[in-house]
Amino acid sequence: MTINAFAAVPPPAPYGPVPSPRQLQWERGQMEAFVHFGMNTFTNKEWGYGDESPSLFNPTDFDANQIVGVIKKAGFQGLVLTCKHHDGFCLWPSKYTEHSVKNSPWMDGKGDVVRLISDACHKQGLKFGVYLSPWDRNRADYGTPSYITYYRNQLRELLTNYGPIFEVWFDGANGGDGYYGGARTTRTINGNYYDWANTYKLVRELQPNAVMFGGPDVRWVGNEAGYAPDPCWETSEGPEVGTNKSNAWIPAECDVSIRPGWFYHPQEDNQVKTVSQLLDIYFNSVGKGCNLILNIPPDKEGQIYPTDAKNVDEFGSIIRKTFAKDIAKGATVTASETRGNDPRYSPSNVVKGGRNSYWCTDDGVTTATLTLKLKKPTTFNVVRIMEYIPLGQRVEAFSLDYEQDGKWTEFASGTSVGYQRLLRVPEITADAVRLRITKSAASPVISDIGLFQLPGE
Ligand code: FUL
Repeated sequence: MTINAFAAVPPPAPYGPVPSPRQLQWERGQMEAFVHFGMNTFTNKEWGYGDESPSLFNPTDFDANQIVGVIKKAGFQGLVLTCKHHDGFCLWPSKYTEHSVKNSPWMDGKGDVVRLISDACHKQGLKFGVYLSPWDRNRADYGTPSYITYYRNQLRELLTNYGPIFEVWFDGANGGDGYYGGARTTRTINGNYYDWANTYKLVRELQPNAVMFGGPDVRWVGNEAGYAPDPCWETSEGPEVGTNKSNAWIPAECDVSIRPGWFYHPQEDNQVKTVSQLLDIYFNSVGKGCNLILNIPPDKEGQIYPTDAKNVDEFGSIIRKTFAKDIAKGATVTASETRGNDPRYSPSNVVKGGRNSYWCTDDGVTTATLTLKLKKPTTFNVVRIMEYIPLGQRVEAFSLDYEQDGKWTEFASGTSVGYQRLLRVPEITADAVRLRITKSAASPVISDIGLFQLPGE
């Protein structure tokens, strides 16, 4: 008889709701770009009334490769295009309406912005997503049941003819005054009008890997500034909304424009967000366990304006360079305890730079310490902590200390971690760094602790 000297300890059970594979994949992409382009670009408006003539849509030098190239190079995982905004004008030749590019002078009515952008995305290795405004100020039947059929027909066109879709964006702005086929009235809609459950079903059927913003997969963070609240739990919709005790995994997405408006306006050319503002937004969105969707609107030529392109490029390159070098790699890690003393849950997993392994404790343990002894005294100003979210969001409070010349000093603390928590701290030179988990809803499961140096601005 052989006696197994080491009986493998099973992993912890998940705590609360956990992400679906499509959510996990989307969260790991961290940020996407929004592209607001359409009739408003040519009328210099934010919200078109719906009575604009298709003849006004006429980009002079539309270049999908330039738009997609800028976004890809900056490091975004994908791009979400406003295929139809509230004014109802369609950027693709939908067979269900005349209010589209097919009646514009651009490319003699033969153009298709959705085709050109989605093709360029797929060619350049960027994911493609669609925004289709539920509110339509052009349609005569908006507010009646036939409009819902129209909306779903359009969604079917977009989700069938343009390759894989990674995100479908359902905007919450709804109802109000508009052209409505010439009626020029105000239409209010009731809560059940859209019958969302069946629209969600259609998306699942046509694009099972797509996440739905404003639907079952991704929630609005609650503002359009790009700043998540603190804490920002990845769970929502339950008895305790906005806590980590609710019953659905619905991470937040922070939508913000690089300009004051969502559409391009020449008068805002000197109000493009600076690299430092973009970095602040990054740390307050991606750094709080959310995804960032940054809007970069093409101009009337049909390209990203040089200032926007330059700032987004510099922002992307700073992020890339900062996170390419993890100072914590190679550190010796010890923990207050390790689950069953099983090496599969070894503390050293947190400095592997990966998110597929983790350190964890025995069940029932809700406070713990992880200490990283650095190879040599090292300077950093950013700390990254990641939970292994396939087992849920568990940590509720933590503190960070550093050791210098044998003396420990606390330098940061926080509550939620989730997929990722980034802390920007004053420059610290340390011999060792310690994560103290002071409160956890279930035994903590940590996949990464990283230390980085963001270059001075
Ligand atoms: C809002 C819309 O009304 C804005 O025009 C923009 O599209 C923004 C992303 O969502 O609800």
